[in-house]
Amino acid sequence: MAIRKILTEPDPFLRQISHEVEKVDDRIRSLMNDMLETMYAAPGIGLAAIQIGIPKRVIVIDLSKEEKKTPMYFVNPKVIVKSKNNATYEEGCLSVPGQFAEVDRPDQCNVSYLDYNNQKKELRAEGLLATCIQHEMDHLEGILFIDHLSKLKKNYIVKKLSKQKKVLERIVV
Ligand code: K1U
Ligand code: ZN
Repeated sequence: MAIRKILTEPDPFLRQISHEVEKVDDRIRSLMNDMLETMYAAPGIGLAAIQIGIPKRVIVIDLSKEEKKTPMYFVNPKVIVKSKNNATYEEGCLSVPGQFAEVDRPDQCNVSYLDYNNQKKELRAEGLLATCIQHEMDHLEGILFIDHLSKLKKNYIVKKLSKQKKVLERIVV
C-alpha cells in the first residue's frame, strides 16, 4: 500500500470525466488499498480515484468514528433513485484543502455498484453517507463541491486557495 499525492484545485486533471472499470481485479483492489491509505493519512472520509490522478470510476469511503476501520468500496457507482427532499451539509474536500461550505443534496439515494470482490451490489444511503457518495460521484464527472455554490462564494474560495498555495510555495522553497 502507498500514500499517493492528492491533486488540488485548480489542477485541470480534476475536471476529467472518469472511465468505467471493466472488472474489479487485483490491480483495481491495489488502487483501492492505496486510496484508502491516502484517505486515512489526509485524513478524510472519502476519496475518488481522480483525486490521486487515476481517471477510473472508483470511490472509497469510511465514516467510522471508532478505532475500528469500516471501509466501503464503490466501483462504477450509479444513482438509481434519489429522494426529492434535500439535506444541507457543510462539505469539505481534500482537493480544496482547508475550505468548507454548505451544500444542498438529496438526503437519500439508492446506489448500484461493484464491490471489492467484483460483486454487483445495491445500497440505500441516507445522512452523511448519502452526502459523501454524491460528493465522490461528482468527482467522477469532474465536479467539485464549490461548483454547487454561488459564483461569489466559489470565487472567494478559489482566491483563498490560490493565496494559500502561494504562501505554502514560499515556505517550501
Ligand atoms: O475530498 C474528498 O472527496 C473527501 C471529503 C469527503 C466529504 C466530506 C464532507 C462532506 C462530503 C464529502 C473529505 O473527507 S473532507 C475532510 C473531512 O470531511 C473530514 C476529515 C477528518 C475527519 C472528519 C471529516
Ligand atoms: Zn472531494
